[in-house]
Amino acid sequence: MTPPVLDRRHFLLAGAAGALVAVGPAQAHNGVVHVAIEDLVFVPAEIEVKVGETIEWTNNDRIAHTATVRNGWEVMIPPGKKATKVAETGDNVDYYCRLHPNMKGRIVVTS
Ligand SMILES: [Cu+2]
Repeated sequence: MTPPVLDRRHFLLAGAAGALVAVGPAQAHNGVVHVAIEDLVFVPAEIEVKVGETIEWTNNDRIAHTATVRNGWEVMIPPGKKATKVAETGDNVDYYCRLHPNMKGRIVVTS
């Protein structure tokens, strides 16, 4: 007979495997790719977007963040707010938060 403790561990492992499947580039739904900002982290860190689709950041923190490309564009995302940008050709970039440079994200633009 299997001890209940083992059953619980199997359940937790299954849950972790499910979470792993969900990781990886997020893709657009209705032309919008969502990126949440939670506790100074872009979630997911990497997104895939087609030219013309919209990237929407939702800042769930109580402090402002930016999505900034070095020598490129910047989107300010106030606390508790959303901000958007339409993906353009050449937006295949790494970005970061200018206010918290440890926050990093990546946008992969596909055609
Ligand atoms: Cu920030």
